[in-house]
Amino acid sequence: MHKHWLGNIMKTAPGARNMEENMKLQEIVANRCGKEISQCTNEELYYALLEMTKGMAEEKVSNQGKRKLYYISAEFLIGKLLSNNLINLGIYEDVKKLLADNGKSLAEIEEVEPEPSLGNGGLGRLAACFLDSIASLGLNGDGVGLNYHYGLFKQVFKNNLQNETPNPWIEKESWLTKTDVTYPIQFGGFTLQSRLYDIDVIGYENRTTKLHLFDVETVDESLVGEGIDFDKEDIAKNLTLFLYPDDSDDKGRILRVYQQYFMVSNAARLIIDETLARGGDLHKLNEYAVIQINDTHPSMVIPEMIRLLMERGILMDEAIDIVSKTCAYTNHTILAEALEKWPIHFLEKAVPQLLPIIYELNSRVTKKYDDRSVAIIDDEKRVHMAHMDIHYGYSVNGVAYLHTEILKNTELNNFYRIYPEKFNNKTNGITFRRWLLHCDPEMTEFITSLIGPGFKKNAEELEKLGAYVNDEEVLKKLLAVKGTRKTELKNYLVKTQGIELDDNSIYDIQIKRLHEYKRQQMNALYVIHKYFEIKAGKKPARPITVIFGAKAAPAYIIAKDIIHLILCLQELIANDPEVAPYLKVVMVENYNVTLAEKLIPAADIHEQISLASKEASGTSNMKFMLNGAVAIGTMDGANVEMHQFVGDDNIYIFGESSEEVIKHYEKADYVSRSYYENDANIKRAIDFIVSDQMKAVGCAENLERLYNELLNKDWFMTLPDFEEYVATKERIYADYEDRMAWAKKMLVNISKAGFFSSDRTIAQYNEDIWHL
Ligand code: B1N
Repeated sequence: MHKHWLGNIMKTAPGARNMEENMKLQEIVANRCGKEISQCTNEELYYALLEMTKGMAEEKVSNQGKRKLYYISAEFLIGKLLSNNLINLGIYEDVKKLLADNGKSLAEIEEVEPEPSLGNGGLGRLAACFLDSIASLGLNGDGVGLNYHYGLFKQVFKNNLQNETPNPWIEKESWLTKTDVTYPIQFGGFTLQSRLYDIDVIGYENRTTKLHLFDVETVDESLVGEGIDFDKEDIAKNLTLFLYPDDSDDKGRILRVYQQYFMVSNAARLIIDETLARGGDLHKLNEYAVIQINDTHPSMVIPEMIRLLMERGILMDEAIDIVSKTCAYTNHTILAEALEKWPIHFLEKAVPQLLPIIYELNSRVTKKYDDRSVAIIDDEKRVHMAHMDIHYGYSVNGVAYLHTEILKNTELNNFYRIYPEKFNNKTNGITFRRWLLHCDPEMTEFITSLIGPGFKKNAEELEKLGAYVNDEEVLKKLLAVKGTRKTELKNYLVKTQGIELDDNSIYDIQIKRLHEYKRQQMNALYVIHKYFEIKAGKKPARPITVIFGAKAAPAYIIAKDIIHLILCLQELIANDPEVAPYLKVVMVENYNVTLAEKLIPAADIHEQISLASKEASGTSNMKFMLNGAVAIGTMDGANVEMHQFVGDDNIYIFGESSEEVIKHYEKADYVSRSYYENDANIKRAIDFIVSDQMKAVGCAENLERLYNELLNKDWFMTLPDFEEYVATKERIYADYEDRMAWAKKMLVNISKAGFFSSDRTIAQYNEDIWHL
């Protein structure tokens, strides 16, 4: 099905330019700092490398073609760019050596770079992986989003609680390039002038594409008060301050509408201008442009593009037809609260010019379909953004096999019956450049020594590793490389967070946004269970380190209570001399892409334990798999496909199936309290949350709220899966002790990871949806 997707990768001689580039760096350093590399600070060298890399990116040819993709997304979680750009330019090793010859460490220089935090989690990181693959495959496509000054908040722990502070990432010199592109964007009652900033996205040994980030010049960073609190009234001054400001109140929610419209109005104007500049005809816009709507955040691009085409003299019928052939929608979640429905009066206030168009789009739907569930405007006068996308786009895709099946058969079944041909699946992927080549060069080198470098461009060549599954030397080396990464993580966390790890322990890692459906609370309940077992004398064969990394949305109270629970357990267990030698809980502060790059290669076990049916895909599961960690997980999201590839022996599956879970919701038959009352282990673990010991390190109010939530609600059904989770954890820890058998599992996981390359995902988007 996807054998030919490498056809597009251009052949370039790797690393040929080295000497030339080294001279370039020396020259830039001399010009900027007036001294030799060996005399410079890491800061000076970082900015010199930034200048060099930006210059090299500008010299590259950008991808061309008649039809161009615009991937519009409210989030692009690109991570630090220096090392990745050096890798993709093919000069990483040479630069590293030149610096080392001058007594400098590229790793230390990298630490100077601030991480742009323009995303929350998987959805934003996916968009960043996609840009890397689009550039690497030589496709004609750009990303379009917003230039948030602070992005997502920085997480700080205080008294075992999450606090939020601003996370400034834009410096005088950065990857952003200011352009001349600027548009007047009209809102109800006022107009804001935009400004486009670009970031070059360098493909692997190939051409470049661009990430277009729009901003307003009037944004005023001094608006921010305590923490991340700011005045939400003055849109001109706050529009691009933060990514998704707190949407717990109406002021935060309407600001989101302003942000979204600003993003898509700019995008639509850019698309029209670029199409006309290429000699295109707006009547045939769909031959020149395709717009991928990344979740519903950019959905207003549909009425806005219709409006702009009409302003240019195209009649409404035709404008609607053109836009419907240009837009495609990706759904990333079935969680009801994440499916955007904007009250009509928000839109009336913020973007009144869109209302006549939205009314018209809705009335065409209601005339044609006698089914209120597919209307765009519901009886409570709310605009369902996803409904607009499905009626007025030509493609609807989910992000993993199971997710797409649930969309077709359950969540969006009424739409699927109208438009079966629009629905398709595109299982997510990750860029192997960042998630293997960059984050574990030693493993990359080792794999290359076994199967050659072909897998770097054709990920499915990793399958060749299968030939070594009984080769003891290879398996030992795999374990040794993992051991080195574990020690490096230990050193990094001591240095940066003052956290002490035991690198002889099992690293069992769960990193992702904090959400009840992802069930970090179940992992925490296991920790409590293990704590009691150790107290009772049942000591594990080897110490276990349970590592968490997660930010909670500032207004998501229970999620913050779960963080509190984990931090309290961390403190309590560390101070218990009976348990501490065998069990350690660690929650890293401010989990982000940079930390993920250190945690993932060091993981033995990864937790993918969402309530079946709720995690659309997951992408950290793929990153861990590629780095030789073994999953414990439910049959959810892309875990289902991972299981299919590696088989029962190489992934630890447990828990209720998505069908069972969906039935529970339909019948509303789940009562958490009965599990609590009928299972002694569950009762013991839940009661411990509100024990005196916990209250001694934590805050009674938070602990009691969480206790009550689990006992009386537990909306994401932690308790029914708990006993099987515990049993599966015991099995995975026991199996870990057979080191050779474990190394085999690692090898099988790596060898089967090829499918999860975002090069494969993007090739499929192009083949089925974009046709670039
Ligand atoms: O998108 C990822 C998936 O791998 C994850 O399973 C999925 O949870 C994630 C509202 C979202 N879905 N929806 C969001 C993000 C921000 C927001 O304001 C929803 N994120 C996902 C990539 O497909």
